[in-house]
Amino acid sequence: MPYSRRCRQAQDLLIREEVDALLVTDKANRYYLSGFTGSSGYLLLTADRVFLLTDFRYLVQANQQAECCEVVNQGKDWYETLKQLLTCHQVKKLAFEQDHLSHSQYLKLAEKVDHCNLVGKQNLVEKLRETKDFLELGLMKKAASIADKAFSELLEVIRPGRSELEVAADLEYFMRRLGSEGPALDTIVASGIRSALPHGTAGEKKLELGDLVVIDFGATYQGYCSDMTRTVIIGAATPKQRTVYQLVLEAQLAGLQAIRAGQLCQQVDGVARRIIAEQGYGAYFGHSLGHGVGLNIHENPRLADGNQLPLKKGMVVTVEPGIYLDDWGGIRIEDMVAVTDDGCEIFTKTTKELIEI
Ligand SMILES: [Mn+2]
Repeated sequence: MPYSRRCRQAQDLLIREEVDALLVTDKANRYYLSGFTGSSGYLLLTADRVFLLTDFRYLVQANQQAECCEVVNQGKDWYETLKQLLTCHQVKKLAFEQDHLSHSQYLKLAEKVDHCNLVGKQNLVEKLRETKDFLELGLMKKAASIADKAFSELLEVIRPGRSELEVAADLEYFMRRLGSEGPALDTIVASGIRSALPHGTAGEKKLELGDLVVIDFGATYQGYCSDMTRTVIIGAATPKQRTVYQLVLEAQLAGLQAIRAGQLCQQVDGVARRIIAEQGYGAYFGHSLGHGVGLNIHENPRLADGNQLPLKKGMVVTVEPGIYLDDWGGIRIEDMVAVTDDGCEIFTKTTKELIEI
């Protein structure tokens, strides 16, 4: 199992960060380090021990899933249990995840463990999660293939007169039946002029002849997300729809071409953006080219202007340029890919040829 290796990597950070222990309150970080999927639980990592605090409902499950952890019943007041552990293991300086603790939780923690110096940290475990290991890549490939299959089933049932919500419901149902644990994001089905809303979640609008339909969705498999977008046309495409579609596709393919280990994130964004800008549509591609995916749908690294982070082998990112024209519609094409030494492996297999329904 990968969990003890991951915990050791996190424990190595304690020295660099000059703290005695780390409290993990984020659910995805907790799952990444322990394998525990329960809805409630906290990890405490000291230099040589890993404790999982959880409540009565999850004790059996936690012992089964989190083999690398010592499971502790958190009791009535987990702050009190935590305090005892900290005292017992001479923790004087405790790092906590400042992005994953509410203000009231922080106040309670500070009040309870007043013998400890609390140090807020960001992105410690998230940084480890940026590059995916072989096991994770397999799970993400599976999540992507569920989405691909569901989309091909969806193409059989999209037709004029059906509402965006009905189409989204079908898509989520197909993914579920194919093994998805739930949608990876609020499924976007945005049609007609609504497709110009980059994140237009499905509504009551019915699909009409001539509509562009942006469909952005993903499956989850053992906690890992997939993310893909296709834009289809109800009926035959107009010349302008065809032209803008080809431009977005050209930018998307160029973005994919630019990906390899060592390449800077901003360069990948720039390559795709330039193609759209050269045709005068630069102002209508207002978001970044892509983002990391993993246990969360949006993770680092961001493929964005100004991000000088070099890509690394094993990072999983999306490449999703779009052009959005008010009162006309929008087109986005998105694949999810894994970075390799000399390029990328595309997990999304659905065709990117223009689909006319
Ligand atoms: Mn995306």
